[in-house]
Amino acid sequence: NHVSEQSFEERATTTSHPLSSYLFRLMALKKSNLCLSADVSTTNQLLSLADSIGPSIVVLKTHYDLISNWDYNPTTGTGARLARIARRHGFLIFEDRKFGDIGNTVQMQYTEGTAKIIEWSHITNVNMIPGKAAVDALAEAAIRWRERKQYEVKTDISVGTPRAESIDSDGEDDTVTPIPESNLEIERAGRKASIVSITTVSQHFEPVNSPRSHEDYEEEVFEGIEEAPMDRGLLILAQMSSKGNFMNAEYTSACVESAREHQGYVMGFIAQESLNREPGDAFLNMTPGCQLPPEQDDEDAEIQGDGKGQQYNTPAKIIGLGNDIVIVGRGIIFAADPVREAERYRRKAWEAYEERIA
Ligand code: 5IU
Repeated sequence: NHVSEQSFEERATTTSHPLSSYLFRLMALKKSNLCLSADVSTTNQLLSLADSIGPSIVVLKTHYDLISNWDYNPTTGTGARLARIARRHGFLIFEDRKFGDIGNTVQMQYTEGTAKIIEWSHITNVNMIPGKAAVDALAEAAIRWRERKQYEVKTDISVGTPRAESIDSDGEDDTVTPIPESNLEIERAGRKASIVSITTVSQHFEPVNSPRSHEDYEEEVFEGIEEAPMDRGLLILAQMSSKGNFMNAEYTSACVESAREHQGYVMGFIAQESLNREPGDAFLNMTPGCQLPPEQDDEDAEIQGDGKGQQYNTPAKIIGLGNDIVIVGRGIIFAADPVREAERYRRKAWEAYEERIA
């Protein structure tokens, strides 16, 4: 369709969603349309995976409730540390929470409780089974959160804690607070972002033990990668990869309708095919259920499911169908050399994209 033929650079300029625009630019810059599904069991496994695979991906998908020792501290905890790694390597965090309750409950689950997902995860998703109200409620919560964050940053400046330059959305500098020398991260944020994210402000980050150093890469990335905008995005779960799932065509269409109603918040879909169906649609499609045959095997070999309902397709097939980002979990995590395997997936998915737009 019309959107699948456009380059990610083009789509960065046509989308009205600031986080989608950022993500498309990141994809073009890193030549990556790969999302790692980091389904691991401990904080250390999660953070060191994020740090080692970070260079190959544009999104890291989490299930925070799989982590046995998730640390909920808002500044020194797992979410804040992950956000710091995300910023260093240039990828977005996507908590695959699949919200699925009434509006009031999902708002509380999103912003309150133990995990405070909205604080550290740029993207989350919703199971629209309860109806469109779940999406409306999450969108409302995100707007309120953003207003509060903006207020917090401004107040901090006014009480004289120098943090960053504050540039209003109208582009006019108002209070320009001097930036302390020691605070380079914030200087970087102040340069581009209209407001500074709280995770950026966290000074308590301790580097994880990474299997290799990324210093060279960091420099390279920081040349082109700016701070992610202070925005949150939602993906609507419109189609699933699992065998015999109940998401029929009518259900999927309702998901698309809801996305059109919230274009400032909904970035797109978790789906198995592109859901950009009408000329005005400019959504992002992310697709799980992706594996490659082992390197020595035939590229077109059929890939077995996992025996628990999961069904797999290759990056070439998924991207060829008009999807933008492939989501890969065990295909990478369980490989003998996950870093190398992530690069193999990145390359395959990127080649399929290049072929698609050619
Ligand atoms: N996931 C799916 N299929 C779906 C949806 C989510 O596999 O339709 I929605 C999640 C589940 C898991 C990841 O976290 O994506 C896929 O992991 P594997 O690549 O290890 O199968």
